[in-house]
Amino acid sequence: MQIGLVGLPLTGKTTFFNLLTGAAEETGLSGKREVYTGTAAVPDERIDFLARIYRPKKIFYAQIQFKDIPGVHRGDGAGTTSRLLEEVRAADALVQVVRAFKEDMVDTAVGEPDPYSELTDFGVDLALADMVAVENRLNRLQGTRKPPKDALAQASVLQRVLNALENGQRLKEIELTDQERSLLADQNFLTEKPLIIVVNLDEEYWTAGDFPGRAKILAYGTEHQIPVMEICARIELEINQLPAEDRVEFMKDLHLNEPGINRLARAAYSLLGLISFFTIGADEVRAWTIRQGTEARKAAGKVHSDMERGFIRAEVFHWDDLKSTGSAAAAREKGLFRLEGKEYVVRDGDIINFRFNV
Ligand SMILES: Nc1nc2c(ncn2[C@@H]2O[C@H](COP(=O)(O)OP(=O)(O)OP(=O)(O)O)[C@@H](O)[C@H]2O)c(=O)[nH]1
Ligand SMILES: [Mg+2]
Repeated sequence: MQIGLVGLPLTGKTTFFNLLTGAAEETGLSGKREVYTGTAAVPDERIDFLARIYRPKKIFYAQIQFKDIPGVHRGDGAGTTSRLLEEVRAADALVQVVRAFKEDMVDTAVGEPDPYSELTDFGVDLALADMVAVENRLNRLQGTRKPPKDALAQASVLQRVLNALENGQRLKEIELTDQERSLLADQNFLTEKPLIIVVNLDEEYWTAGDFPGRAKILAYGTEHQIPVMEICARIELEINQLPAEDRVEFMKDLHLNEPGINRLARAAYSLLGLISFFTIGADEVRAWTIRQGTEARKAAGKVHSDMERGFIRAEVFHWDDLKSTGSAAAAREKGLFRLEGKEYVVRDGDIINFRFNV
């Protein structure tokens, strides 16, 4: 599963990509405008807490994959444009970076920042790509000599989707029955992908808690149910360069509890519908990634295929209970341990010991 960093050129995508993944790709006008992929740890205070209690030899955070997709420049040819669009299409979720910072070099290259227009223009670009895909399918349906049995039903749902897209709805927002959805088939629509908007703010705007177009952007987010995050890449870079012991003080001055990049990694993780369960021990404390709704036996398979094959029971207690009681022993005494069967739906924050036999 991959999260695409997308948006117009020079908004700070590669800057965020570097911060998230520890890469050092070139940014700005000398950026190579290639697609980069990388892995980011998902910072998790629950893992930190478990590590303090169990003092394991190793700790493992959950991880996610990011893909940095350069923006389409005005002078780009059709080939580049469609190649970049295919990269966006291949992502499972999108983080759109919007520019709300002023920088002479960037202003000269692409104009003054206008975050709201940027946000909506990009939305229109995605919608247009979906409209083209729908129209192509409609044309194919009408042009074929041997139409499928459900051709009429397909055409009717495609037409509805087309109208809705033309009216500014995202595919995600169109109400469709399961049957209608299956008629749409596996189109991989761009406006159906889970999306987060990241506004990349100037330091002054950050300090002021405001930027031009903020109210409109927040309203847009509410209307379309898209989370909006405000992050200042400049500040994030500074935090990143500070020695660990100076970071807390620096962030406190800026009223930050933690780096914005950490919040972004977590938001992207849940955007993909992913949750973590934990295993603990003297050797390692580790977060394991599953999709929401995964059953215990399947989750066991993440740890080891033998555990799935020979699954007997999952011994489960929740991180919240560990936090409130202070130790596993205390949680056990309070009866907060449970033995769950293979169909138990694992919750985010479950601490699990799998019993198995092979
Ligand atoms: N002042 C200021 N400059 C920033 C900020 N974030 C990024 N920049 C600068 O803006 C320029 C563009 O950043 P990139 O990360 O390369 O932008 P991009 O979105 O990857 O650009 P493309 O790959 O061309 O689409 C770089 O020179 C950055 O240093 C910020 O928060 N404040
Ligand atoms: Mg870039």
